[in-house]
Amino acid sequence: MIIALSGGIGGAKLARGLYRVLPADELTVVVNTGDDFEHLGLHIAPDLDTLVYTLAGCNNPDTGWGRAGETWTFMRVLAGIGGESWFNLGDGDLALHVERTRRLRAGERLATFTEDVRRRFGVHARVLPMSDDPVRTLVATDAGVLAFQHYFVRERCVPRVTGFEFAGAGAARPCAEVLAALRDRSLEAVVLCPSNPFVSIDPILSVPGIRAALAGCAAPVVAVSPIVGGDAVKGPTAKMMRELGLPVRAAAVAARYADFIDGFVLDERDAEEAGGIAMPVSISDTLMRSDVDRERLAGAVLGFVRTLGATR
Ligand code: FO1
Repeated sequence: MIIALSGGIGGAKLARGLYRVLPADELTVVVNTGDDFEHLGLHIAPDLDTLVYTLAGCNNPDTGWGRAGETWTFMRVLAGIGGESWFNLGDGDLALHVERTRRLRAGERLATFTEDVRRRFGVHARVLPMSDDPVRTLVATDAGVLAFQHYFVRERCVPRVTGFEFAGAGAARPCAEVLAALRDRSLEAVVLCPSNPFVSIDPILSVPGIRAALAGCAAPVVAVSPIVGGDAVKGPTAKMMRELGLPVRAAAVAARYADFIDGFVLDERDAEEAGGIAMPVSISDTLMRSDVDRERLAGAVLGFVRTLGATR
């Protein structure tokens, strides 16, 4: 069994590569839910949905989020009657939010609902939220403290970032299946996908018990760099690093995880950084434009993990 930790679009690409090269039922993806929010009365879980759509092969290939071939009648009508229209919910996607909201209100766990949905989408990897409890990423900026989707979508990541908070993390319990998977004797490795360290991986690590479980798990833990050629492939990672006064370098990301990872996958464009990373490093082409690229990187990551030894 391989466990992948992932945020949305970038992480889902490597999760899909792992999904395609591993035997059925050998992958568990632990997903950030710090991006979740209540919008138009609905529980939206962007990263969970991105993972399910991407593994099922029905994600929108242009945006990375939402569904392929989506229609937008709901948004058009909503905008026409003066409703809140900055966050785009496609007609098919909307059905998932409506059903999730109904079932969570009826008392179902987010994990149980997500497992049911991924099975109905024909996905044979487990997709687990980091927690069933609400943890909400807040972005401290020069325009004030913003809820994550307000910063990311409504303000297009323009405000200057000064820090992050994960509201609710102190009281949140890790999803029981996540802790069980990290303790399972069949666990071969944990892979941190090339997701944003601040708003995708850190929220997962903020859930009490998860970081310690990663540090204490018997299998090797490796991270794949979200920095390629001294920049982020997509999204605000590099902008955030600059605004926080960090060098936009893969080595700075490796250092953030140094207390619990055993190896780091560096992009070939940043090969000269290897000497500055105090752990085993593997160098690969980490850009994933196609399924062939995703499978190639997944294969390289699994090969690297095997060189680190079966147990720590
Ligand atoms: N991202 C956008 O940039 N604009 C949107 O309107 C938008 C809508 C949306 C709807 C459903 C969903 O699951 C994701 C959506 N996203 C949108 C992506 C999402 O905001 C971010 O990619 C993640 O939260 C970051 O991982």
